[in-house]
Amino acid sequence: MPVAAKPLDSPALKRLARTWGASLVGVADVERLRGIETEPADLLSGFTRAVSLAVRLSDPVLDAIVDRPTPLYAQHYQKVNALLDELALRASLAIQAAGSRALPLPASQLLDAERLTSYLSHKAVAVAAGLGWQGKSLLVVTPQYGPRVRLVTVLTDHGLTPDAPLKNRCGSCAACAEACPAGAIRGASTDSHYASREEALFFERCRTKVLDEFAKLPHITGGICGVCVSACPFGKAAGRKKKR
Ligand code: B12
Ligand code: SF4
Ligand code: SF4
Repeated sequence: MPVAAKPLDSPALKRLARTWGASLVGVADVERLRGIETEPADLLSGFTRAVSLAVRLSDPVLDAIVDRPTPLYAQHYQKVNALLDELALRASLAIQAAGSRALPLPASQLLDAERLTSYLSHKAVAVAAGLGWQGKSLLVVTPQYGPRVRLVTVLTDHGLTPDAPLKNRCGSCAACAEACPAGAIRGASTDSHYASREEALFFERCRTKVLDEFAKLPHITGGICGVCVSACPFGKAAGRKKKR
């Protein structure tokens, strides 16, 4: 007798994504993203869930970043983006095979070079999907790996069970603000998410440092910095053991 295929529920999709190389997977109810800026404006229309997938970065690569990006980080960044795009594609194919719609979004494609925006904020989706909280650095900080993760999103109408958001655990920490070579992190806290980038950052200082200064360093491509990623105690191996 033929064995019936198992339904693709949230645990099954998460298990599959982990076997493909995802470090963390969460599901957001799209209702939690209402009001968010997207390109095009109706990007979320017809979708009920957003799957957030994270790939953990290499600790030795991040530990070597002190006040500027390194050539190794530039290479690592490209490879992790490629894995994220593959994960989003595989998850979409699995969801489509289960009979639902799935839209994989690119890990890191800039659409508006003036405003520095993409299709939607992967960070907003990751926060809504319970992967982490939005830290003072404006980055998503996960309990397991701190901000040492990169993110990607798949939009779907598949009936996946959504996850609950996490509480912000930055507390009185200011390690990212102290480390930032541009003095760009204001140190403001948020319970859920910042209403604007300016609320968390002196955004122009960060933009200038990353895109005008670091982008000219030898072997540095892709608009990277990594200092606020490296400095967070939730991401450092020693701090991770204590804080989990
Ligand atoms: C353009 C871009 C940049 C630009 C602009 C950065 C910025 N802060 O917007 C530059 C080149 C400066 C940059 C720098 C960096 N980036 Co960048 N960047 C992107 C990219 C491609 C698009 C971001 C975008 O569209 N921003 C638009 C703004 C408006 O969105 P937002 O700040 O995320 O969220 C806003 C709103 O959505 C709203 N919001 C948030 N949540 C919610 C929820 C609701 C309900 C509502 C209504 C609103 C709301 O509030 C926010 C402020 O307006 C994303 C990938 C992606 N598609 O998400 C990566 C991304 C954000 N970058 C990332 C990283 C790691 C970096 C750097 C550390 C560089 C590096 N790789 O070393 C720095 C960090 C700078 C910083 N402290 O924020 C990661 C973050 C991973 C993480 N753990 O959080 C991302 C997600 C890439 C990825 N695929 O993982 N980046
Ligand atoms: S990416 Fe670099 S310049 Fe921008 S906030 Fe982080 S540490 Fe500062
Ligand atoms: S370094 Fe500290 S303040 Fe900054 S994001 Fe990490 S925990 Fe939050």
